[in-house]
This record gives sequence, structure tokens and C-alpha cells, in this order.
Amino acid sequence: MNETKDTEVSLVDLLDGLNTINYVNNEEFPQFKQPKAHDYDLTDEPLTQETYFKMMQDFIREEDVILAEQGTSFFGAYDLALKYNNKFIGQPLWGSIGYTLPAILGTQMTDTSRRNLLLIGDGSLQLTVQEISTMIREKIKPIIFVINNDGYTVERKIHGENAMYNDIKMWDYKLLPAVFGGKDEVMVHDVNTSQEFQKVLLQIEAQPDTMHFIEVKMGVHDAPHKLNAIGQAFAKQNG
Ligand SMILES: Cc1ncc(C[n+]2csc(CCOP(=O)(O)OP(=O)(O)O)c2C)c(N)n1
Ligand SMILES: [Mg+2]
Repeated sequence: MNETKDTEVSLVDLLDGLNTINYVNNEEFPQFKQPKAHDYDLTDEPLTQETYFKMMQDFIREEDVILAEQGTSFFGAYDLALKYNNKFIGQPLWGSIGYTLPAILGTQMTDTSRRNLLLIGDGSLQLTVQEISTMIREKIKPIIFVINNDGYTVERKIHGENAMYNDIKMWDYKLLPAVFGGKDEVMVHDVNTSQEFQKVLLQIEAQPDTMHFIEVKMGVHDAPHKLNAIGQAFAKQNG
């Protein structure tokens, strides 16, 4: 048993053979459950990653195109429960940060009738930020959520929690749309708490014909649950 090797079996014969085996898989698989709506309290405390993604879950609509950048944004968005017509774009294997900002320029230009949401971190944004200017020139209306957590939080979870190579220069993010020529075209928002985030999400709903740029401040070491778990495993491996 388990030591027979035969390299001369055709796929058809293999499948026929498998069909003759009386095999039943009795494993139990977890059932998918839609998350409960409004499963959070609105407070004036600093917004946490956990609440951010729960509120994002309530905000997304069935036709949205969602792009999530490598970083805490991807690890949180990965657990969003999507509907059949949603589209989700990420690149966890290649993982080249800065990809999603120009990517949403493409997806939004391809179909201007669909709402496109970008979830991105401050570090990734800094790599390809100038494409916001092209978005303004093309008069497209994506919604850009920038997590400002003062550096490379995802990397801190893997190696060098407080190392200087995970720090970046703090920018005045809310000035960027004006710098890129969109002072009057882009609605800029500032979020520090869940109460503020709720207000901003309602404003976005109320103004669908405008590009929105939202700076969301969150803790340097705050991360979605999934990233904390993966980070611990990587950190162990790195020694
Ligand atoms: C081009 C490139 N440079 C560097 C990296 C390594 N890297 C992966 S994630 C990341 C930091 C992302 O930080 P940020 O966008 O601020 O996300 P956060 O985790 O802080 O939310 C870096 C530097 C990479 N994947 N690709
Ligand atoms: Mg960051």
C-alpha cells in the first residue's frame, strides 16, 4: 500500500478507476454565514481595524468593484462577504505594493457606471499616488479609502515591529487631491472614530457623482485578526 508507482496510467483510466472505489467523505465543512449587519458600536474612541471592516461590510453594495491593496487593507477585505455581482481585485501572491491605485484607474474607466472602491494603506499609496491626477483629468469617480497608520503595519507584523525600515514620512494626505488638480472635484474626508466614519459613509452615499478621498487614521500596531495570525506564523519562521 502507498508504495506502488505507475507512470503509465491515462487520466481516463484513473478517473474510471476512482469511480469504482466506494469512498465517502464524512468531513464536516464550515457553513458560510452572512455577517450580521451593524455588529458594532459607534463611539468617539479611535477607530479599530475590526470596526472599520465591519462598517465596510455594511457599506458595500452588490454591484461594487472592490480593490484591496497588499497590507492591512487586503487582509481585512479578504474576509468581506461578497455578493454574486461584486468584483474583488487583489494580488496577494505577487504582492507588489502600489498596484491597486493605478488598477482602479483602469477598472473605473472601463465601466464608469459601477461604483469602484479602493482600500489602500499609506505606504502603498505613496508609490503610485500621482495616478490620482489622471483620475481627476479623466473625471472618473472612484472612492479611495486610505488607511493612515504611520507606516508599513503589515511588515511590522512579520519582521521589525518597531524597526525604522517600516517607518515612512508622514504626509498631509488630505491635501493630495488639491495638489493633483482636484480641489473642486474631489470630496475629501477625515476619519478618526467610528462615529466619524459612519457620517462619512452616509455623505458618500448621498454624493455618488463625486470622487471621494478618505483618510482613515488607525493605530500603528492595529491589524485585522487574520493578519495577526499569519504574522505570528511568519515571525516564528523568521526567528
Ligand atoms: C514594490 C514593493 N515594495 C515593497 C514591498 C514589501 N511590502 C509589502 S506590504 C508593505 C507595506 C504596506 O504598507 P501600507 O500600504 O501602509 O499598508 P498597512 O499594512 O500599513 O495598512 C511593504 C513595504 C512590496 N510588497 N512591494
Ligand atoms: Mg500603513
